Amino acid sequence: MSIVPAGVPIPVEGTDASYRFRGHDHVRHLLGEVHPGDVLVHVPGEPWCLYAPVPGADDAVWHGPTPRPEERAERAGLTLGRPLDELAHRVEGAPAVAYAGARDLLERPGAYGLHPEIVGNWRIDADASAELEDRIVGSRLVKDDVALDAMRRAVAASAAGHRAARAAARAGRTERQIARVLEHAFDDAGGEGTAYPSIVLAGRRSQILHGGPDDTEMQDGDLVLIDAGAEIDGYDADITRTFAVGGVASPETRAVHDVVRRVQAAVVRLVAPDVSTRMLHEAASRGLAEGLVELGLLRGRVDDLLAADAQTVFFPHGIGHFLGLATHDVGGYLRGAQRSSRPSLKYLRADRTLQPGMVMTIEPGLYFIDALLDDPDVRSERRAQVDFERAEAFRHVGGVRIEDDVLVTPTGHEVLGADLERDLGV
Ligand SMILES: [Mn+2]
Repeated sequence: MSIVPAGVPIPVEGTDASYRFRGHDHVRHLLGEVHPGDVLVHVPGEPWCLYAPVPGADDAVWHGPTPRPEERAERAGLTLGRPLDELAHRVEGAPAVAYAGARDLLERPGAYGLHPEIVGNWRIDADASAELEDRIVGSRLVKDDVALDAMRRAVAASAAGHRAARAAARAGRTERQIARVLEHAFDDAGGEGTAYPSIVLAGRRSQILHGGPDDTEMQDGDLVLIDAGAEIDGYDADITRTFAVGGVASPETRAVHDVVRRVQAAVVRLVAPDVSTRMLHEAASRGLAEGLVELGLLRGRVDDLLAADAQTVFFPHGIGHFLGLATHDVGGYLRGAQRSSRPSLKYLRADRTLQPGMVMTIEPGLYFIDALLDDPDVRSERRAQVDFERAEAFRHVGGVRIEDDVLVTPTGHEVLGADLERDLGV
């Protein structure tokens, strides 16, 4: 028997509220939608069955009408839909269970109306669970037409947001104001909220890889880095652009933006079936290292610098990740594969061979990060490779990242939303 729960809402301690519910993406993938308490069950020889909570009379008063499990199953193309309170009877005494999805059913079976003893008596089959997990991950990783259609719409809505934000960015505006413009435009273009918390950073704050917007005001000549995407039908877009405020930028800002833009375009061109994501990362590292040597920030032979991971002082993350129902989507590493602890590879979120139908982000960047440039250990370890004195002239740049969502096609690749401008705007 296979069991894939969606999860139940997590209560906020000390209040009567719950954290915003996000159902497990496996269930959303299999069902096309996800509600709290959904459990998908499969018994060999029978179709998948959806067990879902049946809304009571009071639920309709507070939350509006909710369809019954039978209607939802039909909508999803399943023949079976049953009330959640019948689940106990179905799974009691199951001989062996292949388990995937939300783990909370094992930890808090009561939340699903199950007596702990029922779950306690299950024998979870590790091999069958791994096989089930791999099968679901495999089908999430290679996008079908429905998934691709949603992702194209998410990218289009995101592009509209990026354009609106760029048009609205000017001296005196705050990061938060621009984030508001961006997200409003997502929804105007059909978006259903953001795929992840929008990153909108101005001036030197653009060095913060996953920073959130605050009340920092933009100045002419500042870079604005926007890493943000809309979500549609659960599918995410993830796009980054970096541009200058007021149509002016320092020579250092122009030079850094130029290198990143060139490298991003070059790596996108390499995306094709049977290409390894590690090779893409290494191509980006090489291109950025060459650029850093040209800028006088790294010293020495590029091969030696790469062997020593010197470029990670300015490029401390991976080239990209798979994209789908999750922003950092599943399947980046094959089962049992170990993540490298090497500085240049430890934040690489996908390390495998590309196949048609996969969608991957390509997002090189260069940053002047105080936490690295001021770190005494980094300074002593890298003193032969990095010209820290020269780096002072670049601190005002902050950081530049350019990111696109790239579909692997049978013959190469397609950049989703290719017409969203990547230039600095000066
Ligand atoms: Mn990304």
